[in-house]
Amino acid sequence: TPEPLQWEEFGDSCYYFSDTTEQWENAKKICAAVNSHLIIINSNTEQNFVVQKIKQTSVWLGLHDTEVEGTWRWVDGSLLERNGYWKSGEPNDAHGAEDCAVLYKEKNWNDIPCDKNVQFVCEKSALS
Ligand code: 2F8
Ligand code: CA
Repeated sequence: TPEPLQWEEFGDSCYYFSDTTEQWENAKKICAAVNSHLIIINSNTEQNFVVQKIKQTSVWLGLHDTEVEGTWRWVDGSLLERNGYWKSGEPNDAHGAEDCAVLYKEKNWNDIPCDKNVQFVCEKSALS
């Protein structure tokens, strides 16, 4: 029998920090399979919480511009508002091949190729 996932509560959400690395689409599917979604960062407070739990160097965000280059959307379909927390010079769509976003331990974001293998964080409501 599989172990239940270890969810951590913060604010109104629960978070699962993966040990495995996955390509972005697969990470997205894994979160959906456990009634959650890749993390959507709504505040500096939330980002700081996630950052201090990062096990390696970075985690996938639920943020991509796979539909329209340069238009960054969260996995709930909402547009990225404000400027986000991009690292200086990012997002740069390096080699025309960077459509998925990561959060680094340094508390900033970068766009990288979606087929990279990266740890990820799933988020779900703590209330429902
Ligand atoms: O210089 C910024 C640039 O650094 C790397 O490419 C050399 C990053 N690539 C990966 O992490 C895969 C780029 O995303 C980043 O823009
Ligand atoms: Ca980049």
